[in-house]
Amino acid sequence: MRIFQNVQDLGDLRTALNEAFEIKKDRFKYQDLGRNKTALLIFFNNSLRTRLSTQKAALNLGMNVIVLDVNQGAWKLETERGVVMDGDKSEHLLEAIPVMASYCDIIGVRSFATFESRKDDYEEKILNQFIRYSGKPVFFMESATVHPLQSFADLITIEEYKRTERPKVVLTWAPHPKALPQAVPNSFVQWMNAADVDFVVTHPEGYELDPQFVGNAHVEYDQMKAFEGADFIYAKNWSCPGVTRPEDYGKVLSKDMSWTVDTAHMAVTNNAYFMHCLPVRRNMIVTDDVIEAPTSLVIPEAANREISATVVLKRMLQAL
Ligand code: AN0
Ligand code: CP
Repeated sequence: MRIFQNVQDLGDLRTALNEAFEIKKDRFKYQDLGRNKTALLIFFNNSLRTRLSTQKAALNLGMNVIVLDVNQGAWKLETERGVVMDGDKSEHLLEAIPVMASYCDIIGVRSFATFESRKDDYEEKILNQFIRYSGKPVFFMESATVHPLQSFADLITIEEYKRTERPKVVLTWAPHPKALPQAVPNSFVQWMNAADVDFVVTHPEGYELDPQFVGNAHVEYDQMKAFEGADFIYAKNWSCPGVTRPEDYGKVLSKDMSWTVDTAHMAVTNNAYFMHCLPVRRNMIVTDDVIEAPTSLVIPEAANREISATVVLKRMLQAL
């Protein structure tokens, strides 16, 4: 594997899940694979889980790891070609990428949507420059449109906790004070569409996800109806994807607190597990009661980020 961006990059999901469970049983099984190989993790945005779990994954495989927080100590980077660089940006991405690539074997990049241009975000302008100009395998640690390491960990978690062969999984939008990217829901719908689950998406009108990710997934605008009989509730806020009205891209269209996941919502489910990628704002997205209940999976879900990252790095090392 040279790129990890979409669910298809993993190939057969059953095989990938078996690999994940093999690694979960013995996370040091492939500790010789990464000897003298270096992973460079580049962060344009904050992170707790991705930063730690991906470093841990690299260490599990015996790799060396370098972490760069671009906004803390590196030069401010220009990303547009043709710009007269007379402002505050000292270096161009077109030099920075090959330089960074020269010090490592595999590159992970976190670069969120900027919401300045839907076209630039959805064309993955930044990540595609890393793919094109680094000459190295690149994995996405949440890009403008996707967060595959998260969705892979989510799938592993659902597989571990499911009580029926084909569980009902519901992705629900929930309110948040600030505009958040669509990367987590985009990937989640893409991965759930590929998995063997009964999948429903629920959100207020105007929050329709991009068709390239949501495909033919069942969308139910009545949140309570969507929750009925659910085995897993996956909550996430996202800003307007701009599918029906491009001018609304990246806007907060609703802060409707009736969408907050509380015990009344959970009561209509099939004693569903609660999931969220974290970080989460309590009593906006989910109430204290629901996130603290024994059915809350947020901690094991985050722990599985180490497993998903170990599988991905292992596959990339094997393809070097
Ligand atoms: C980010 C997001 O919603 O995409 C990262 C989630 C993993 N969340 C925030 O910025 C709060
Ligand atoms: N879920 C997740 O990616 O968390 P971080 O933003 O803390 O990495």
